[in-house]
Amino acid sequence: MTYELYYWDSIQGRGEFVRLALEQAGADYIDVSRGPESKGQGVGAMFAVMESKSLPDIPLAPPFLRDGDLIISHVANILMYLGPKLGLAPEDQAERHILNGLQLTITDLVAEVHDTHHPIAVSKYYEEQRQEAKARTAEFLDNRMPKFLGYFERVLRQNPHGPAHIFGDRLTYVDLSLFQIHEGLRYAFPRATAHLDERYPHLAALRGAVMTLPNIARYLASDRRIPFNENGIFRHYPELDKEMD
Ligand SMILES: N[C@@H](CCC(=O)N[C@@H](CS)C(=O)NCC(=O)O)C(=O)O
Repeated sequence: MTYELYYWDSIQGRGEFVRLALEQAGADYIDVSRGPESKGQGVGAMFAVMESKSLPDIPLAPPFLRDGDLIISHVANILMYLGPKLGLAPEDQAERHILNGLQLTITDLVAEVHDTHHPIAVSKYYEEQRQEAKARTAEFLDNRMPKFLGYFERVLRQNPHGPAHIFGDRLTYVDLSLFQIHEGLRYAFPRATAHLDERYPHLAALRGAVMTLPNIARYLASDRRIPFNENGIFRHYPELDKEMD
């Protein structure tokens, strides 16, 4: 069965965390919003699910995944569903919850990254909340980013199996998500992240390892990997970025 991933068609956004897992596993999937309307795809197909008056279990927002009749929403929930099927999660049920806890921490971080450019209202343009965005970003860069990255660095360091993976001794979907976090923060805040690799060496090593996985490397070089842009979660507004001590 082909997995159907539903997400906005022109950004990496939150959909990218799911996409990386599907790509690493070589899964059979389609990115529905990016497909042709002539085949019943496109952004309209995504809205048709969200605005359906008859389908059960409709999602409020993308990303969501369709696997046959099943509709699964929220990045962490989608990855918890897909992880075992794609060989990117542990066998043990309890351990899957530990992994989910790590992914939910990434969900929290992603929300805070989003709020750096939209601190007041999702429905308003960045340009309408620029002043607040500046204050919010300064707080994020000074306190929140180090707290989250320091946490993940410690989890890597304290992994009893060694720091190559965030959990256990095998690649999981959380490793892939941490790669994406690293890439996104470096894109959005090149000055503030200039010393990221020295400060968080295990995270940096993980990023390097993930980007050279053959399937990931092939994906990153493909046109399926949309470049970061100023409509996504990780946006580069030079006026928000700053040097860090
Ligand atoms: N908690 C959800 C967040 C979903 C979300 O905020 N999706 C965004 C795109 S990245 C959206 O389209 N939101 C529309 C809305 O909230 O009205 C997740 O982790 O997947």
